[in-house]
Amino acid sequence: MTNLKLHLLPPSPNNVKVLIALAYKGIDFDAVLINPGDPSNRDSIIADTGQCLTPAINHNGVKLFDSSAILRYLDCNFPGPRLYAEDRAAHKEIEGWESYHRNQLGPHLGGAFGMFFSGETDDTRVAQINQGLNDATAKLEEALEGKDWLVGDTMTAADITVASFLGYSCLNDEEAAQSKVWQWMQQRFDLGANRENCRAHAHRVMKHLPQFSSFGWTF
Ligand SMILES: N[C@@H](CCC(=O)N[C@@H](CS)C(=O)NCC(=O)O)C(=O)O
Repeated sequence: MTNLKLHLLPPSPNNVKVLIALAYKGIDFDAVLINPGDPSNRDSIIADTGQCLTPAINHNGVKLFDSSAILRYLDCNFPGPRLYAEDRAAHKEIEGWESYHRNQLGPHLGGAFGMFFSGETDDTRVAQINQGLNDATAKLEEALEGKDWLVGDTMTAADITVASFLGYSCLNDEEAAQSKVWQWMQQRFDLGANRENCRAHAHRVMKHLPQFSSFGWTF
């Protein structure tokens, strides 16, 4: 039993961000899984955080939801490698990549997950999403030229947020094996031509992701 409880829906990109950040900073937690067999039952997360979306935490009675807020909370309150930066320019650069992940990558991710939950594949829409991803990642491909990380010499929240939102479109077999949703994504979505820096970056970040089965997720 730790003093940090994490309400979790593991394959979701916003949850992946927090799982990677926790592993990177070496923070132990107790996972409380949303039951995929009974997804409408949110009693536990609502009791802990007053809302129903994951990820959400309860740390010694401090209740918090939203992945971006949680990354900030972990960075402010726990030791370990930094997710943000003391330096003003570096910090603003990290926040710039957070905006990019939300505004430039987010709509394509939303389209892909929307299709998954609809239960039907629309090939035209798949092609549009893949083209949109290729267009949106030109800037990222250039920024990663000759570099492992987006800001400075270590992984930060910039890398974690961007890779968590792009990961579903460049999953390798080992990553996809973590979840049925990801296997479905792997068969449809791809970043397209000339995105090797983006793919390598996503795999570099995803290496920090724990096995979902380690906290009982087998779906
Ligand atoms: N802005 C929020 C988004 C939270 C969110 O939409 N969570 C999704 C998973 S990515 C969720 O819990 N979905 C379950 C549902 O809609 O019932 C964050 O970054 O944490």
